[in-house]
Amino acid sequence: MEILKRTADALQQGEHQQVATLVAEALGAGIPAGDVLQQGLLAGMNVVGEQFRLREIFLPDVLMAAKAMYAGLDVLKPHLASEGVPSRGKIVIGTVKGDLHDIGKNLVGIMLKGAGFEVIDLGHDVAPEAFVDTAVREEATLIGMSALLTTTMPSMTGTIKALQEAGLRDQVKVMIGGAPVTDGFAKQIGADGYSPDASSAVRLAKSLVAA
Ligand code: B12
Repeated sequence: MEILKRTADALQQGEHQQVATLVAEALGAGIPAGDVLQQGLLAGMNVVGEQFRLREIFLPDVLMAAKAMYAGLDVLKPHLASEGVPSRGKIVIGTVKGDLHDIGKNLVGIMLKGAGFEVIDLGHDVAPEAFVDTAVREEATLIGMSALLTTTMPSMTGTIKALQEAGLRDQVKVMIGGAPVTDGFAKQIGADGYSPDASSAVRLAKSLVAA
């Protein structure tokens, strides 16, 4: 759809106001929020990621694109999260220590809220102890960790160890995600589940609280 392509292009250019306007227009035209997210915002961010990898663009460009992504998400958020769903349980989420990437984690949080989870978002650069302490204090049954850097993935292992040391490993389920994370890595570190995107993260969270 033309307007979604324009949204993706505007995001790549870091035109945050333009992105917000186009997202509002697309929603006004009756395009489902999920399509605006996938074919507009995420499609644009995928191109940005690829261009950054190939060194065709640089960090300031990625920051501008991230700002545009957030401008779009702000408009989209109320349409992704449905209100008044009964609580399915509490989840503590965050991006692991040393890692500042929070767009994917925030998307997962929005979708979980929409599905009726109470989400306690610790933000980014979250130490293992902070995940565990918050889970204890809030009596959460799930922890969700995000990592976008191969160098920060080991911090996920740290959280699982800290849970074990606190004697809580049986009471709190752990799910992980982020671009470099795989199912194999999740199994290797003893997490309860991995999922590659925000909608499957919701299915995973539901299955973990039901188990
Ligand atoms: C935007 C971005 C940035 C922005 C982040 C802004 C922000 N507020 O988040 C900025 C400019 C700050 C940045 C900085 C850096 N970045 Co950067 N960045 C990206 C980029 C282009 C996009 C990431 C993104 O937002 N994607 C969109 C979201 C929606 O996708 P996602 O995060 O994968 O999340 C989805 C799934 O993974 C999953 N998911 C995510 N979290 C969770 C959690 C759970 C529990 C579950 C179940 C699922 C799940 O669901 C999400 C939604 O569908 C990626 C490229 C890429 N291919 O990922 C590089 C990338 C991640 N960055 C990279 C690098 C190297 C850096 C820097 C080190 C660069 C530098 N030289 O300084 C710094 C590191 C800063 C730090 N300490 O964290 C590399 C990492 C390489 C590696 N393998 O380690 C990448 C892969 C780029 C590349 N190809 O080289 N970056």
